[in-house]
Parts: sequence; C-alpha cells; structure tokens
Amino acid sequence: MHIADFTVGHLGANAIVGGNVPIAAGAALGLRYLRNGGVVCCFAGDGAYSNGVVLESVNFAAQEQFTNELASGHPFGVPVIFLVVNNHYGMTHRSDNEVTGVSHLARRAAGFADNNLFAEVVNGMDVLAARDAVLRAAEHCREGRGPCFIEINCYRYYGHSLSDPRNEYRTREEENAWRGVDPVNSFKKQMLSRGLLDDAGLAVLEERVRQRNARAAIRAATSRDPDPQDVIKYMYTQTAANEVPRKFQQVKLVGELPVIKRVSGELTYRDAIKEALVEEMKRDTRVIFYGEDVADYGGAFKATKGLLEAFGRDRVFNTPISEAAICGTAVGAAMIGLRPVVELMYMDFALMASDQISNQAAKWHYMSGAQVEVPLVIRASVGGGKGYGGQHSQTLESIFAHIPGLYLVYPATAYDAKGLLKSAIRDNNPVLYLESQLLYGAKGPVPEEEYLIPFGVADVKRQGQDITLVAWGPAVHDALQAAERLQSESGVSAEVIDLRSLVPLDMETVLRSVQKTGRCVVVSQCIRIGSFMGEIASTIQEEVFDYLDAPVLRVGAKNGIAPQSHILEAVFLPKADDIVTTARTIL
Ligand SMILES: Cc1ncc(C[n+]2csc(CCOP(=O)(O)OP(=O)(O)O)c2C)c(N)n1
Repeated sequence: MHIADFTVGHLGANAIVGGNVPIAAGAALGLRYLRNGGVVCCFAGDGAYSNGVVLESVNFAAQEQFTNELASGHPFGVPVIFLVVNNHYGMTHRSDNEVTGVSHLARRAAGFADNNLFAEVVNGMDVLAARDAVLRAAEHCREGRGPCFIEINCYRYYGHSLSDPRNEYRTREEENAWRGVDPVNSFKKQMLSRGLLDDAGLAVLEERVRQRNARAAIRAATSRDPDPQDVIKYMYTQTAANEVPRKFQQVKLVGELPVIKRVSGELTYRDAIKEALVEEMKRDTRVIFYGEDVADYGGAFKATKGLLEAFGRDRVFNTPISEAAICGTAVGAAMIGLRPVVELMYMDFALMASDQISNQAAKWHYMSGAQVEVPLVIRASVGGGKGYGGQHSQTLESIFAHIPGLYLVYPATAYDAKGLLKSAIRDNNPVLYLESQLLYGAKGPVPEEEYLIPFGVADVKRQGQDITLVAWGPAVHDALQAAERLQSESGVSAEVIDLRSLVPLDMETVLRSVQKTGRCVVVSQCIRIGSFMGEIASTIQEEVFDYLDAPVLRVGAKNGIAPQSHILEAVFLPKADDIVTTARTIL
C-alpha cells in the first residue's frame, strides 16, 4: 500500500486486493495503441485470484477480437503478464485445500482462451527461474501473443501484518521448511558455487545493499512533513488536453462519418452526444471508445451508431459484460496516456464497477501526489421514467457526488450535452457523465461551430424574481414546466437554475439567485433521503440564511425503490405538479 513511482513505470500498489488487475489490463490495452514495445507485469496474490474483477480482467485481456480478423487494423494481443504471487495464504486463509478448488491457480488460465493462454508455474524461491519465466512471458507479449499467466510459487515468512502471530493457522515447522529454500540465500549459494562471486565480493555487495536501504530510510525519516494546508491539494488536476500533440492528430478514418441530421439548427440530445464523440475522436487518436454493445449495434440507446464504421474497431469496440473491467481498464489506459471514453448501459451498473470508479479512477491523482492524471469519461445512462424498475432506473448521482476525486456532470439539453461531453473528454480528471434516457430524443439548438461548456458553471435556464428552482438532469424540464404554471396560474416569477455539473458545483449562482428571491426549492429525480438535494439546501441555509423568507424545500422521488409499473412510477418520480404544490407552500 501507498507505493507508486510512475517515473519508473510503477502504476501504484493497491490497497484493494485485486483492484490493480483491471488497471494493469487497461495499461496493457493502452500499450497496444502506443506500440512502444512495453509490457505490463501485474503482481497480485493468490487471494486476489478469487476476486471477480481479477477474473473479469483476465477475460477482458484475452478477447479474441484483439488478435483475430476483427483486429484487421492491428492484430496484437494485450501485452500483460498476470503474475500470481502464490504464497499460499491470503491474510490467514489457505489458498490450497481451503478457499479454492485448485491447487495451482495457473490452471485457471486455461479457461480464458482456446489456446489456454501461455501459463507457467514457477519455483518462486529460485531467483533465476523466476527471472527466466518473466523474460519468456515478456517476449511472448512483445510478439503480440499476450496475455500470459505466471504462477510464482513462494512463501511469506511473516504475518500478514505486525499484529498477526501466525500460530493460529500454521506451524513453525512449515515456515522453517520454506526458510530452508530461501531465495536470497539460495541465490548467494548458486553464485558462490558457480564462481560468479567470492566471499569478499559478496560482502561488498551486501554492504552496498545495506547502505542503499539505510539511505532510503534516512531520506524517508528526514523528508519534510506535509503542509496541513495541502490536505486536499491534489484532489483534482487543473489541466486539460487543450492542445493535441502532433503525433496524436493523425486520425485515420476507415469509413464515412455518421450522418448527424440537423433540422433548423437543432439536434437531438442523442445526436449531440454522438457529435461530441465524433469531433473529439477526429481531433485526438488517444480518444478510444468502448462498452457493452456499443460498436456494430451503436449502444443500447443508439447514441454511438456509426462510430465503428468511421473509426474502426481499433478505436471503437464491444466489451464483455463486465462493468468493473470496462471502468478499470479505462483507468489503466488513461494512466499511460490514452483518453478512453467508456459506456455503462445503465447507471445502476456503475455499482458493479464502484471500486474502479470510486477507489481507483477518483483516487490515483491524489494518492500518487499528482504523479499521474486519469483522463477518462464514464458515460452512463439513467433509465428513470421508463418503467424499468428497481435495478434499471436509479438516479444515483448523489452516491458518486460523495466520492472526492470524480467530476460529475448531468446535462439536460442537447446544447449542454455536446459542450459538456467535449469538455469531459479534454479534461484530465475522471468524469462521470450522466445521460437521461428520457431526454435522448429531445431536440434543441446546437450550433455547428465548435464550443465547450466549462464545468462548474450553472446555467440560469429561466430568469425570475420570486422563487428559485434548482435542478439538474431531466428534472430541469419539470422545473421549467412548473415555472410556466406558477407564472400563468399565480403570477409568480420563478428562476430556474440548471446546475449542469454537480462536481464541480457552482453554488455562487444558486446563492446569488436565492439572495434575490428569498425562496428556494431543490428538485431532482433522486430519492430524497441522503441525496445531493440536501447538500444544496443545507449550503443555502449556511451561507444566505438571512436572505431566506422560508425554509428551503426539496422535491425528489419517493423514498423508495423504483417501481416497474407505469402507474406506480408516475407517482414515484417527481413531476411539475409536485414542484408547483411544494413551491406554493412557501410563496
Ligand atoms: C477487496 C479487499 N478485500 C479484503 C482486503 C483485506 N486484505 C488485505 S490483504 C488480504 C489478503 C490478500 O491475499 P493475497 O492476494 O494472497 O496477497 P498476499 O497478501 O498474500 O500477497 C486481505 C483479505 C482488502 N484489502 N481488499
């Protein structure tokens, strides 16, 4: 834990067991594009190989489409060595004869590809055997025949942590037997017996090692303490890909660009998303796009139809159904210089990938002390309002707004959808970009000229004097309808603010408006309890209490599980009516 040196290609040790494996597969996916002969060596323990995301990552790396006729542009296997450090224990559990059904984890490799994957079991107590195995696997990867699997058979002499006395789960005899084949001692003996080193040479070498370790310890102990003022300094990077290096500007189209129909200057929200993707993929070869069923089929909601035909399968491809591998590989690819955009069919499935989104994508810029940036976009559609029920219609942005390190945007119009997606693709922070399925067909003006919409700038969608309605996503349209009705039925002038991005958040525009109107209702399709609406309401009360003429109220979905029946869903989700009724209680 807490070790990372990106200057030497070390992509960070992970405190989440197995959390590094999709990142490794993604970094190797990136190397397929960068074509610099690099190979990723991914260390994970025997315990990690029971974790779903690890197996999903091996499956992701082993996809045939990277080497068969589908890869006509560039057939080349993902160059990653999955190196299983089999020390036979997780924390305390035994991987052999207890928590797995195999005595050699390398057997698992056979299940992932018709060629069984290149796999070896190696005596990890023999330095040269381990070295040779890794060289063989690296060579295999460099020839484009990856991925590979190496199980290193070894041992951990000490406990998992300092508080682990080991006696509950193994014997001293067992430990001593392994110490008898200690790799460092065995290597010394090998060198001495072959005449590659004499006793004096060995003593010099050992002294050099001791001194190097002492220097490192002294450097650590005497390093400057962090400045308390810097506590959140590296949470976000301020950089963006404003310029594209020349070598990444050489975009090869393999076919016609998709036809995007503008009628009287208007596009649908769906086409605005597509146009943003097309423009950014034409601008920068580092932008690649993948997800479930996004290629030939164009995505479950057809937002990406035609991208495959234009950019080829090298840059647009389908993935296995593994949200964790989709997001995790994007983290790895982003770390080594690509700018992946990935799609999650429904936002509910982001929970399948929550480690990769929340603990990995969001954290690495900060945890690495700003050594690395993670420029990726996760597009996810929100199914609320279509009768898809409890597992396909959740509005979950509040969960992810609670994760520091992520940006979170949720456009409500075609204009915002395009401008925000282009900004998201150029930004060097990880961005969760939400799309409402209800809005895909909604039309709105979208200029042909290039434009970007900056994050953290709310949009006043309607000016008003008497009450402020703060909303985001599809609820913006309910708020606008409510504002019309308040005006026509009661002569009340409501201001409607669309936050557009929740992180970063433009509270200033909201506060300014509330200072003017003295009243506020916060609206979204989130269920009320624990939602981001509470954050807005409490910030208003903290910051501009003296200006308020009434409590800040919230209109969200009912505090329940999204029902499947249309009748129930109509009651469950907030509507313009609910906003009008709520607003009237404070007018
Ligand atoms: C996802 C997750 N679950 C549990 C833990 C707690 N934990 C830390 S290390 C460890 C055992 C890991 O075993 P293995 O993968 O074999 O690696 P080893 O420590 O033996 O090198 C566990 C359970 C964790 N850090 N992350």
